[in-house]
Amino acid sequence: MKVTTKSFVSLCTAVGIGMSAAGAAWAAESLDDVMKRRGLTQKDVLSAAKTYVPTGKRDEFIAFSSGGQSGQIIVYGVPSMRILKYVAVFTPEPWQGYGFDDESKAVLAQGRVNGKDILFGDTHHPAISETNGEYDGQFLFINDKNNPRIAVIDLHDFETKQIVVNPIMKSEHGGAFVTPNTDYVIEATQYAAPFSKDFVPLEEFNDKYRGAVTYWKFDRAKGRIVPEQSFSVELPPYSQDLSDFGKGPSDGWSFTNSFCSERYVGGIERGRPPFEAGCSQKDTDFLHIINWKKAAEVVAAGKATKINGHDVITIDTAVAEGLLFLVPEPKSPHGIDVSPDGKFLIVSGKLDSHASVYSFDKLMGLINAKDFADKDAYGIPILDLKKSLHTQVQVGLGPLHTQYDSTPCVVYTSIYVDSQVTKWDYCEGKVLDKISIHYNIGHLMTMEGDSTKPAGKYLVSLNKLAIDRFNPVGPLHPQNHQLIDISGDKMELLYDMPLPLGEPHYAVAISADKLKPGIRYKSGWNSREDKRSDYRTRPGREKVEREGNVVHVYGTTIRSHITPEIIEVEEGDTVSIHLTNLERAEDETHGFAIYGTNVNLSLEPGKTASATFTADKAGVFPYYCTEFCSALHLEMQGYLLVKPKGYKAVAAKGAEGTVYGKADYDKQHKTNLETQAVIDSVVAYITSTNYQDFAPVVALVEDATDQLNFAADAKKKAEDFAASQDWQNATLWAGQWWQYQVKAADIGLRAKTYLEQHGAKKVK
Ligand code: RUQ
Ligand code: CUA
Repeated sequence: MKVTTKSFVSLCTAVGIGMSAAGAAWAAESLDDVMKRRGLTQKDVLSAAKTYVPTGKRDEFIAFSSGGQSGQIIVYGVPSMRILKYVAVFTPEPWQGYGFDDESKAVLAQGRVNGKDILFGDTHHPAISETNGEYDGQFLFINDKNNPRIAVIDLHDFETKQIVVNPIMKSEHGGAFVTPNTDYVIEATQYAAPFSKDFVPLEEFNDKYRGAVTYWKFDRAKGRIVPEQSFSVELPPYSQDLSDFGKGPSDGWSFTNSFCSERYVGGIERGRPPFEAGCSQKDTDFLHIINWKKAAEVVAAGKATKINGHDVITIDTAVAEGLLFLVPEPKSPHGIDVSPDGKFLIVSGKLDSHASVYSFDKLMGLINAKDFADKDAYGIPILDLKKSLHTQVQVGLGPLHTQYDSTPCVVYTSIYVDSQVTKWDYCEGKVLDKISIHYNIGHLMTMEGDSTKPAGKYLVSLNKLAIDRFNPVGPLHPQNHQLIDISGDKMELLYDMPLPLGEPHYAVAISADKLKPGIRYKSGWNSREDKRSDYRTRPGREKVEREGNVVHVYGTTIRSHITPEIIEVEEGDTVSIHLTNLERAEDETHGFAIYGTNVNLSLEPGKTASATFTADKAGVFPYYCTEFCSALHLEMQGYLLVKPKGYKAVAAKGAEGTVYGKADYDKQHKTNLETQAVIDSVVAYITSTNYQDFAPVVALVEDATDQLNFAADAKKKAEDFAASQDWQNATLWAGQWWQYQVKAADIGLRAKTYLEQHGAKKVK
């Protein structure tokens, strides 16, 4: 059926639906014209075509990039490189209410270090949870280098759920990486320090300063790390760096490299050459090879030592149990990346031009035969480098990290000093291709590159410098992620994306169809604890309760009002406002902010969030919804009245701003009946189709039904007041009835448009 009535048009206008004409100017310029006008080459246009994602279409992969010092995670699509979200992790983030509502403050509080709030993180390496070595899209982990911490993000809602603080480290780097079934998340020290919190002079560096790797136990069913079941292996103060877990044949082992096995302690002010000189003297450092499965058994057997309440396997125990070994790696190494089949490990030397390919088979052969070349100063067996290597390949100056292609044996290594990516074959030991990047690449990422089944197709180069690539924005430059097409024999640079949010160290990308985030919470949900909130409120049950000088407000939000709209407290009260968003509709988030209080909530559909603060000053504090949620969003407002102590009310009743009579009521009533006719026609259209085959429409219909139920309530109130000739209340409730109708109509029209655009069929 066609809806063409006059009232429909006025309704559309009322709900803000524009009758826009499709872009008629599309064909006015030819592709050639545009290329000439903008100075684009054929290659530019081809690159654009490879990355362009038309309006309404989605990306093939989703990348999770570290947000560096921002303490957040950046989510973007590949190949479009469109940024989708910043996930707040270690840093307060107002839009998401993170660090502003009580629930997320509790998450940030888990990350306190020595009792101090730490409100940023130096995020480095994100890791996606794996099942049988393949990305499963359920969880994301990321580490903080500055304050050794790991955060757990649930990809069901892209929210940070937990932060754990490393109990023995004071600096870290080699995290977060997961075992093939995400039983453990690894974290390795960077700068050595004493395990205790005490002062220990630097002169005791060799004896008292230590590195370690921590294996954080992850409980997938709970979606949380279990600190009591986690443990560490003590390591020498070698400045451990990156880590990776074995997989397939090497499952059960982990690998962590190091860059200062010289154990050099700088001190320019003491007349000593700086760290950089002392840490790069030797030709080799050490790769630590750890049998973590055996280590877990050793802990279970009670052979660990409790340090700061945490199980630590000492170096002596690790050596005695035969679970810790070293193999040299040239020179000031950086990346360590295990091959998808788990048979090889690739390490690059920052100050070398080679990438070294270790054979896991050879390493095991030497370990099983106890064929050790030497021991280090702590008694740890050292394997012979030559006997461990599969091959070494000259890949360029300053190689760092390696990522695996979908084609077996093919890898990509970032070359920092030469600013290149080298594509090479580690089985045959030969270079296949090189591409220049701009400038000074750090990490690089292939699609699903850390899994047992890399997807190939694209590579992103995470560059340390942007220099002149973008319009200048002052001395602090954005970072530059460069997208490279790796689907052919030759790598091709497609796109430069500026990232203005800290220095992203590493990123991981997952096939978009593996992510299945929800669109709403179960009603009254505490999203940070994944349970129904103790403070949830159902519609009509809103209330204010006072316990001593604590005032609990149990309220709700729904288009377009906050209940309560007036909150009255006394100066000095502690106010705890708990709001439940009653919406079930997709993307109907409400915000809640109060003047002068730092209260700022994000209430996604179904969520309950709380804000607790002291009303320490008497006064008038307007509050409102911060998300433009509907046509009447601006009216989504209220007043917090903080009354002076002992305040006596002056007037029982305020004068009405506008007084309404019978004529006003009749006019509104008539409009409402006409509106209802339009709604009925939209409903008739929807129910005449197979709308139940379209999940988004089913959700919209539910939402519209909600609104119509509210409308029926308001209608009854209006008509009751009219019956008793209270025209003021009758008119106002009739207005509210219409507000609900408008919302229902808005939703109904959205559903109708969806059905028309998605080829719904007539069924009756
Ligand atoms: S790092 S640029 Cu902090 Cu992962 Cu290598
Ligand atoms: Cu809710 Cu604006």
